[in-house]
Amino acid sequence: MGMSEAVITETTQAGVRTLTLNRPDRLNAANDALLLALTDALRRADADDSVRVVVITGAGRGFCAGQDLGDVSGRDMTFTEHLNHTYNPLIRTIRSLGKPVISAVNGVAAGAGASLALAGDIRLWAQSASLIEVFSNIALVPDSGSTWFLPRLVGYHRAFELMALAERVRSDDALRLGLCEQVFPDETFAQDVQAYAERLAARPANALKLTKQALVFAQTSTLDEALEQEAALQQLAGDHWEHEEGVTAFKEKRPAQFIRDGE
Ligand code: LHQ
Repeated sequence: MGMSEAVITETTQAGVRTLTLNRPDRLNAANDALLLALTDALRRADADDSVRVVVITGAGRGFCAGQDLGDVSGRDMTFTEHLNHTYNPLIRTIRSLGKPVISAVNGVAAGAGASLALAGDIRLWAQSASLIEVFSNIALVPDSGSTWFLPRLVGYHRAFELMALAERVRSDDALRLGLCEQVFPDETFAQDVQAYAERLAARPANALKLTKQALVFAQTSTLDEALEQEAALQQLAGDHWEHEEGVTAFKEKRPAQFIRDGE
């Protein structure tokens, strides 16, 4: 791959920033450069007021085949250091990003790529996409958040089975198991993802940011803590112009306009 071909490409259309993993001949297997570039791109998207939704997808026929097993750049680090340097900051950045992140799974998602597919706030899959907790094939432990995300979706036992046998989950089963929200035809996948993302981009951005914050918090909190957190965040939502616009639009029997110039 030449210097001119970025490992992550970025486009922005109608408030939707699309970040494309771009190592298609390796099914977008991740090296350090790709992971650091993706994390950096996510942080810049978070800071950019013109971006309301972020999409992560893959170039070519794969989404992400996990760690590039041919790449040596991680080998001067221990496994622990490698994860703490690259994968873990990426997953934390997705989780704490103040905007919805869509994992647009266009093809196979394996290993840490499966974790990336699960980590998005919304998971949209192409019909031919699949997910494999492939780690045990190379006698490793699921990482990059898979041990946290998968059992919360499918339960401990199904998660253990998928991890121990490295079974491929296809899109119909993924939808049934709750690993994705929507499945779109391969032929129209990119357009369908963009249309979905634009629908999300028209929603009240501040309210969605706070909703994500509340849900992420509640994943590891007690009910009492969640109730307190809701009460605190509701104040921030209620004090925002979006709330006034929503209520006014309701009374005036017109659609709310949550996109304003300069916000
Ligand atoms: C690849 C890869 C790949 C390099 C396909 N690397 N080239 C974190 C931190 C530290 C250390 C280790 O791990 C981790 C986390 C992890 O992610 S561990 C898991 C690493 N990933 C894997 O073990 C997956 C390996 N790949 C596969 O099992 C298959 O390629 C899958 C099931 C993803 C896709 O199978 P196919 O659709 O049959 O495609 P393919 O195998 O023919 O792959 C196409 C090309 O991509 C091929 O190259 P070639 O030159 O023969 O066309 C593969 O070698 C290459 N490729 N994954 N991870």
